[in-house]
Amino acid sequence: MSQPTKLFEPYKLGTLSLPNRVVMAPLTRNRAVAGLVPNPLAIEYYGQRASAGLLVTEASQISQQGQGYQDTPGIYSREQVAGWRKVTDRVHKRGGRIFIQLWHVGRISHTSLQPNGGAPVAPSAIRAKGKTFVGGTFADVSEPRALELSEIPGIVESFRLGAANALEAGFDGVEIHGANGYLLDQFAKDGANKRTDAYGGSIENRARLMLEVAKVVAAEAGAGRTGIRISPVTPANDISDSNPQALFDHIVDRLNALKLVYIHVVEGATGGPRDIAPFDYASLRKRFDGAYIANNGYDLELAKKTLAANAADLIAFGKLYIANPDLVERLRRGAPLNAPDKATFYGGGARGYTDYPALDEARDAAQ
Ligand code: 8OZ
Repeated sequence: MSQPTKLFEPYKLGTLSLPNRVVMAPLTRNRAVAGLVPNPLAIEYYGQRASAGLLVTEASQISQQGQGYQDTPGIYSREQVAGWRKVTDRVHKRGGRIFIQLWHVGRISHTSLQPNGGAPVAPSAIRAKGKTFVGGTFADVSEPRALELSEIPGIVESFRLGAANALEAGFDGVEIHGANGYLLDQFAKDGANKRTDAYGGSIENRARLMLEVAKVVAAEAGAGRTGIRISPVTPANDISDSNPQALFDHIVDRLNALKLVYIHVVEGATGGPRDIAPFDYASLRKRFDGAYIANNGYDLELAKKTLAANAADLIAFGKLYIANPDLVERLRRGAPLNAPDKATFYGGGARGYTDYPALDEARDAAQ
């Protein structure tokens, strides 16, 4: 018998009762159909994973300007809302709970995806060293332009609309994408933000956009249904900051005042080493009264250890969830895990998406 662990104990997240502490991390899959509507296969994909304590969808752009890769779904048109409604209905029918991740990529985009083929927008006109996936291939991200001060309220408003649309689509809540070198992280970190107005310079100024977005989204969706993902030290998408501890201590203090329901923290380099840079995550946990979702490279052992040490309330699994629709049951039983197939992560159809077997299906197929 395995040791008892809090991983399979219930947790109260705002008004939601989660049956366990396992969260499906947001995972980009690039399978949206015409109009950037979620693929009809997404209904089954998320439905198969409904035993998670909480599902968080793939990052979903809140405007055309917010898109940075081909075939990522949106949450700004009527058709997209209708497509997502089918996903949330299926997840709820299977007894699950699901948040949508609200996304604006900022400078991590390509002119071919932008309104009228224009430049992607950023805090400052500094091109990231990095690639995006467009037209079926990897391409350098385009040179961005700095947002005018007068455009910033429009960005905040598009996040608010995304939240309103999410509720209309039947989501239980929303996760603001404040991580991984996308727009809100670009504003927060001084490697990408060289502005001299109220949104640049001091930590207070650089954090302003993320906090304004958090405030309006929480007002729209309810703070008890609003979480945020942050990644203090990730180098993802060429992002950097000279003092991430002070920056994120400040941000989390303010998120706490807004009474957000969770912070979802990518610890270390996204999808890479957890120890890439020193950072005191306990300092964030101490500052925040809501839930702390820990993410990045967790397996069963590290999840158990982290919960036992009370260093997190919930654990988000990414790659393991791609390949294991019944991850909760597999972890509970200590059963073997399916290996994810990298070739089918981004784009394509059912293969590597809805065809990973659950334990019982694997057993039935072997008979
Ligand atoms: C992988 C590929 C494209 C985008 C993130 C939304 O890192 C992403 C992403 C991941 O947050």
